[in-house]
Amino acid sequence: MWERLLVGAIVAFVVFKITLITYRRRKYPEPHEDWTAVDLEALNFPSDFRWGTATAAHQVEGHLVNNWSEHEENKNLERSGAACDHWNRWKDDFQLLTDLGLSSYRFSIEWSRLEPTEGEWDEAALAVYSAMVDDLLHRGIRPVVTLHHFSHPQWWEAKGGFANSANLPEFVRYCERVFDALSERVDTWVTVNEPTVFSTMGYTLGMFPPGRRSLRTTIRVMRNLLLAHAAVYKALKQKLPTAKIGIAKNVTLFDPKNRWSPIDWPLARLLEWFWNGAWRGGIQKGRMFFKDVPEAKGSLDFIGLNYYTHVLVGPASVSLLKMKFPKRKHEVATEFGYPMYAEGLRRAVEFLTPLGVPIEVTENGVADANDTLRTEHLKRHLWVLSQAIQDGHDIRSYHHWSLMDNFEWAEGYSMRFGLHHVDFETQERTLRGSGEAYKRIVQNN
Ligand code: IFM
Repeated sequence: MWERLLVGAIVAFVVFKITLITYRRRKYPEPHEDWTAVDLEALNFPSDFRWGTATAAHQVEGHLVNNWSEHEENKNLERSGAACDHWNRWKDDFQLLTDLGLSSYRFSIEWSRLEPTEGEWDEAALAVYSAMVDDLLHRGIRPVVTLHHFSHPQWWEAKGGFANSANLPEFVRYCERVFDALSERVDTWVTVNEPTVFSTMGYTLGMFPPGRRSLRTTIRVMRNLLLAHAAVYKALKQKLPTAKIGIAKNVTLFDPKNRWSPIDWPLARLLEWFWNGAWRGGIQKGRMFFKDVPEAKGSLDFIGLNYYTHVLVGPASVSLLKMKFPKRKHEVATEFGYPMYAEGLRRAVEFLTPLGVPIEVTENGVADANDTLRTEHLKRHLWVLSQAIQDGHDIRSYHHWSLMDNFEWAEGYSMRFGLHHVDFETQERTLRGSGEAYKRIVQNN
């Protein structure tokens, strides 16, 4: 009986796949462009479209003492150390934004700077962030402020950080304090950066702090991050209803590696749901991982999209211990290992569209130390974005990751994502060829 059912299911699956493939006439399950036939110069962006770059405090500021510096020591990783010494050089770095002709800059505030010890606030540090905002506005650049980008104070981590819902009011209090100081001048806020990356890297793969490996805790952290976002959203909107508050969601796509495998396809759908769908559901329906989170429903004024790649899924390519990145034959592997797949940006936009809020591309970029890939990478992604806008998608901005090479978390300084090369000995910044290309695109659009 069971054998018959199994055979029936396999036959039905194969027939379904053949029908789908014949109907779509695709070589692969997911769409791919013939890039040789695409005119990458044919871009068309609205006049009020904002062009920007993005950074995050722990990756650029230098000499921070937080959950990440602790993790670097505990796991004997490369130390972030002085990073880009941006805390001392931010004025010069903002000049780089002006030189590129940009109109938006996304950066994050470091909680551990503002409250290094529980309850003790460093007003001088807050004044520096305030001066940064003034300087950006003076340059005609919109500041987009992220309140949590992977790092927070050690004292908070010691209490369990986002793994313990009792800690969330402290996070909300910190966010309110920053908001009180800056909201007259900053109108666009990102509560949390890449919640799924933070929780899976920290609590499933153990590569980010606190280096745990527990699926149960991962799910708890994901839910708590959603609750934290919702609580911050509510608190800040109460203070200033006109503020625009969103989250930066890393939309990684999961595609079946082998179209004939009855394992790859459901596995890909499962990961897609875990990584992306659970989040969208949380905001759309106020429900995440089979539990109600009513506070989260509708808690968005825009959605930040961080897009990098698609992951080809098969039993051998995904394990809980490490992720491997297979690629299609024609795809180029980036230095990080994952393929360049610009077509996925359109799919990510379409995935977020049902949320019914404008999209800001809060990150997109590539690790490419020799700058051999970045210009093509940039052009393909911007072409895809331009097409999506022309087809009616409400996309307001593009922030390239990153303004300059910086500390790439568990990868240390080995992955260089910058439009500017940074010599970490001298702190000299040099615009790369791809940076010149981005500048030209910004000028022409
Ligand atoms: O450097 C990171 C960033 O902090 C979050 N999004 C992805 C980037 C590149 O890996």
